[in-house]
Parts: sequence; C-alpha cells; structure tokens
Amino acid sequence: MGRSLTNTVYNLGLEGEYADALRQLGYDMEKVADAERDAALGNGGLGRLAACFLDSIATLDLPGWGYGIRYKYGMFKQVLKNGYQAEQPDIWLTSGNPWEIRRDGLRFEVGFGGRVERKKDGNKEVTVWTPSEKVWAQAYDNPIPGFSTPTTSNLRLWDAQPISEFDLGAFNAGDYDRAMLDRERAEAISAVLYPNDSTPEGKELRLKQQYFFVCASLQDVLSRFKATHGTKFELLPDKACFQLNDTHPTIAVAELMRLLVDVEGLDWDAAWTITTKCLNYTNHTVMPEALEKWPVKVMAKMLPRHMEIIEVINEGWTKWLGGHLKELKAEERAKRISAMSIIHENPWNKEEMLVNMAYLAVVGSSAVNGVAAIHSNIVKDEILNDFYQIFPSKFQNKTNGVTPRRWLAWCNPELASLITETLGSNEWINDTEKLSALRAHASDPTFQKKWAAVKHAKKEKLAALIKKIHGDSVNTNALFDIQIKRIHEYKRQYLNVLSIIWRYKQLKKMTPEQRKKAVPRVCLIGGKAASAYDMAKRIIRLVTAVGDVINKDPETKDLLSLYFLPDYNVTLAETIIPAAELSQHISTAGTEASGTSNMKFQMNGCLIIGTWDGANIEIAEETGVDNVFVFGVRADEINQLRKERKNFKTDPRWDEIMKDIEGGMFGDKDYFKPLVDSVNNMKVGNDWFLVANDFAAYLDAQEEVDKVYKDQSEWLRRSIMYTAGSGKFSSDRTIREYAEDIWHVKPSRPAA
Ligand code: TH1
Repeated sequence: MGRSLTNTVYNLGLEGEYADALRQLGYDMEKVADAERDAALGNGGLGRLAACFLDSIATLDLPGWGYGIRYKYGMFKQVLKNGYQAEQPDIWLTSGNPWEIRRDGLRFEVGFGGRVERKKDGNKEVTVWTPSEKVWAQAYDNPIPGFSTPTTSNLRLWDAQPISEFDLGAFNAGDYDRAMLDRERAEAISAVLYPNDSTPEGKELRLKQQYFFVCASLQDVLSRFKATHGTKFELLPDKACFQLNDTHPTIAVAELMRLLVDVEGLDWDAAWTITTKCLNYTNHTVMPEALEKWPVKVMAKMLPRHMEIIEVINEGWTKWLGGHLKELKAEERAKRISAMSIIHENPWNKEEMLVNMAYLAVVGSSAVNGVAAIHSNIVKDEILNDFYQIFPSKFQNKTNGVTPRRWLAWCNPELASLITETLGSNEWINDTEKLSALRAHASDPTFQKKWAAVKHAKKEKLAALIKKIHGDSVNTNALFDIQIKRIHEYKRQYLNVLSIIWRYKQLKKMTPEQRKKAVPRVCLIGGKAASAYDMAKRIIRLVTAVGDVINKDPETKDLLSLYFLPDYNVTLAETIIPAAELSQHISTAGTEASGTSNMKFQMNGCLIIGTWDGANIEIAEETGVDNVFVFGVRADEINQLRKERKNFKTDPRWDEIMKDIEGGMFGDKDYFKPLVDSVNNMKVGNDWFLVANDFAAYLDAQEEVDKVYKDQSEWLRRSIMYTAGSGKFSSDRTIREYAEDIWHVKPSRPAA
C-alpha cells in the first residue's frame, strides 16, 4: 500500500485544509507525512496492483474489498554493505499503525492438521475434521477512501493469535517454554512476508499462511451472507464473488467446498456449482517455476480434509474429462487426462505427488484471466492451452492499470496542474481518456516549455534525494535514465549494466571535443533481490561496482554516472517516477506478464525503452509505436533461439565487456564469474534470458535515444504524447472491465 496519510487527504479533497490545520497545531505537513512508514505487505507489482484496484473500486463506488495478512514484518528493508545487498527486518508496527481499526470480537477460528472422520448424523454420513492446532484470525480494517466520492472501501487484514494465552498446566508445572509454545506457533503465521517475487517458496509455513487468510476471509463473507440470506446458499453466487490474485489463495476452492458441504450440510454437487460460480482466477506470471505446486504429503498433513476434497474434485474432473474426450483414441485420451490432472507426479522426483494449484484454480473458477493482451494469449496458447481447448469461454484478458490519483495527480501535482490548466478541468483524474486532448498541444513550443519546466523541477527533487543517499551532486541537465523493479534475471538489469559499461568505454575513448557532443546521462537502478536469489544479488553488486568506478572518474562523471537506489519501495517510486525521462522495461519477450511501473512512467511523460513484452506493447500502441524505443527479439522467436544458443555468434562489443568483467575491471572478479558464465557458458546458464542475443539491438536502441534527446523539441513532443496516450492504463478502466465481465456488479453510492 505504501503510505496512507497523504493519499487519504488527497482522495478526500482536504489537502489545503489539512495542511492549514496542522500548521495551526505547529506541525508541518511534509514532515508529518514523512514520518509515516510504508505498509510493505507485498513483494512488487502483484501487491501494488491490488492496492491500485482498491483505490479504483472505492472511486467507482463498487462494492468490493481486499483481503490479506497483517504481517508483523513486511518486505525487508534493503541496505547496501560495501555494495552488497543486506536485509534488515521491516519492523513497521512498533509505533502503532494509525490507519488500522482492530475489530474486536470479529475473529474466526482456523485449524490445521489433525484427523478426519466419518460420522452418522441420523441416516446421513457426515465428515468431521478435528484439527490438532487452532488459531484465531483477528480482523484489522484499513479504510480506502475513493476519490471525490463518499464511498470508502476496506482492506481487511488478518492477524494470527493463539486460542489460549498460554498453557496454564505447563506453566504451573514450571515448564515455561512449553507454556509459551502455542502463542509462538500462532504468531509465526502472520509474522513475516516471504520475500520472493514471482517464484514460490515451497515452505510449509507459506501454505499455512495461505490457508489462514483464505479460511478467515471465506468465513467472514459467509457469516455476513448468512446474516441477511440465512442458508439460501443458492443465492451466494449472486451476492459474493472472489477474485483469486494469482494461485496464492487457491486453497479457497477446497475451503469453500468444505464450508458448504461439511459445515453447512449441502450436497456435493450443489456445493460445487456454487463454488465454481463464486470463484475467478487471475494468472500473473508465465514463469514455469512460478506456478505453485504443493506436495500431496505436505498438504495431507497440514490440511487433511482439504486434500481429500481436492482428490474428490480431481476424480470428478478427470472422469468428466474422459467423457468429454471420448472421441479420442484411448491412448491419446489417457495422455490428455494425465496432463490435465490436478494431482500429478513431480517430474523431477517420481516418488512425489504434487497438487497443481493453477489447475485447481482453473477447474474451480468461472473466469480465468491474464493481465495484458500478450500475456493472456500466452496463457491460452501455451501454459493453460489444454484447459483453453476444453473451456475456451472461461479465458479472458484484463490488461492491468494503475491509479491516476496516486501515480499522477498526487505524486506529480505540478504536472497535474499544468494538465488541468491546459484541458480546462480536472475531470481527467476520473476519466483518463480525457488526457488524449493533450495530443493537440504536443508540438506547441510554449506548452513544451512549461512541460519541460515541470520535469526539471522533479529532476531537481530527485537529485536532492540522490545527494542525501550517496552524497554526490548529479548533473540535472543529464538525461535521467531509470530502471526500478524487483531484481530478476528475466527483467535483465544485467543488460542495462552491460550497456552502461559500453557507454563508459566509449566516453573514455573520446576527445574532449567529441565529449562535448555526447548526451550526458544519470543512470539509476533500484530494486530488491529475494534474499535467497544468489544471481540477483550478484547483479546488484555489479551495479554498485560499476558505479564505484565511473562515478569517481573525473573525466566522465558529468557525462555518465550510475547509482543504485537502495530500499526501493512505493514511497521512493513516488519521487523517482515523476523525474524520469527514460525508463527501462527490457524483459526477455514473453516473460513479463504485464509490468505496471511502465504505466506509471508513461502517465508522467517518461519515454520508454523496452522489449515487445507485457503491457509495453499496448503502451506503444496507445502512444504511437514510433515514439517508443522498441528493440529485441519477439516472444514467438524465443523458443527457437533458445534451442540454437550453441551456434550463436556474440557481438565483438559483448566479448570485450565480458573480458573486462572477468579481468577485474570492476574488482570482485570471482564473485562476478557466475554472472559471466550464466550468459556465456552453455553448461551453466545457456543465456536462457537471451541477454547476449539482444545486446546489439539494445545498444542500437540506446543510440537512438541519444539522437532523439539531442532534439529536445522532439523529445518533449514524445513525452507529452506518452501522457496523452496513458488513458487506457487507469486502473479505473481495468476495474470496470472486471466489474462488468466477471463480477457482474454495479456502482452504488451510499446515501449522503
Ligand atoms: C507480477 C508480474 O511479474 C508482473 O508482470 C505483473 O505486472 C504483476 O504481477 C501484476 O499483474 C507478479 N508478481 C508475483 C509475485 C509472486 C508470484 C507471482 C507473481 S507475478 C509472489
């Protein structure tokens, strides 16, 4: 979520009044705002997307809430120690969180482990699950006010608490450690966020977290449903629906079945009809290693009844599939069924059976969607193609969006005023399509001048922050070139650093006369590496090591500098994005499902250098493809290219840089060896993400960037065209599509 104070005041339309009131009390708004810590309860784009969705749900007067875990420790704080990433705990709740409202008395029991028995209830057989461990899920509400509406949405977060304060028996017997055990075990569940972005952590505690928040959230909704509709569960799909944000809450399929069948006494088929009508699934990644699979053994031990339910679902599903595919030859049919089974063998370990959570989500949902047009096509044509063939009408696209309140109107008030003044009203904040009227001004020199002045002011502000962090004054007349996102091989920060090395070497070779003509750049890279992601940490070290060399070089430092911005988070993004002139979205084509910072940069008039991937494609279409620096191979080429890696002839410039790194030009050569190997050595990495492949095209695209930057009026024209073309990427548009095509809900505003 990031910070709440400033955004809340903004959405409520109280900015001036609130600052005045504070001043009368002797406080300065900016300082007060700065004291707030980010709520960092997610990893990256996935969580921040949900935050934008809540802003849009409230603003559009839609009846929707968010659910999650009230982690005691959120995303770790990243610090640099001698240029290496180190992690520190995010102790964000110590001074209290003024935004949350603890709902006393609103808590639900969540069980784990234990045994399952069949019992007779009259002449009906019932299933009774007796968990061996129980905890409370205590509700905390975090209000989300809409912009320019009385509607306020809610983010309900669950905190895990022990059922009994402590074991008095053990305490009396003098066994103090055992007396505290329950508390510790319970609190562990909501203690800490797993810091992996896009790759799942196969830890038991993670499954426990998933079940914990799903179980509490479903009970919460069902209890509210029952308060008005009693046990008319056939009405449930009309009254409630759940959007599974990736596979993480997919255990909901089994839990809703359990609640309806075991607790409410519905028969299986009726419960299945209701369950599949209530649930929908959004897929957010195509990375094969990211698709969650839980070992049957782990699930059976922690959630024995759910494992049974999943087995029954799978039996019904595969049986139905057999009937559906009866035209196929027996052998082919068996192959298809086994490929689509929710429970299957671990391909790396034949002894182990796995529950495929994406398959469970598809079978258990009404609608399945991807998050950008290209991504939804990859979902249909590749990852879930078998399922698409069976249920073509289930599959949809919902291109991501971001809230224009936080990411333009609020974080860039100078640009917002200029836009409002130019368009004659601020209606664009709720109707971003109106931004397209800026196109008529894109080539107007007077307007360009004002536009440039805003960008410059934002660059000055960012430069002040860099000075505070690194102690250096950067050249604010330089092109501000920025890549901020989680560090991942597929996002290719590595490619960016390699090109910076090449740029540095070129500058070094130039005469002073030639240097006068070079486009100066300030390169900024920020992002966290998952603590166990070794290669990502090496990439961070390479960035800092290259920065250490070039930022100290008196000959070139005004023409090229490189800084790593530690602890990239929502608050930092709010200062960085308005100041950016060029932003990098350079994932290997076909790997970034959507990306959402690309949209935030676009709104703020920042040009994009990017691959034909994720939402970059739609951004280019809306902005004008010629206004975007597009390079590199296309998604449909990568399978072939990966096969042909061995015959790939690297660019001589690439070979030179690899030798520099290996030779110790940036120190630490042993530490960088695995990085060099991952892109050169067929045995080690095979250059899976095609860094070497796209290198030459990337350098060409960067040269084109310089050329356009030298023509400031062309650059500014493009910059204006980006904002003008960003209308589609408001999360209001995305949420309207979810509301109409999947949730079937209509706006309704509380009576004033
Ligand atoms: C991200 C995707 O990588 C990104 O492309 C997309 O814009 C964003 O979701 C929102 O749709 C994902 N983050 C995660 C995090 C985890 C697991 C899967 C994904 S996909 C933990």
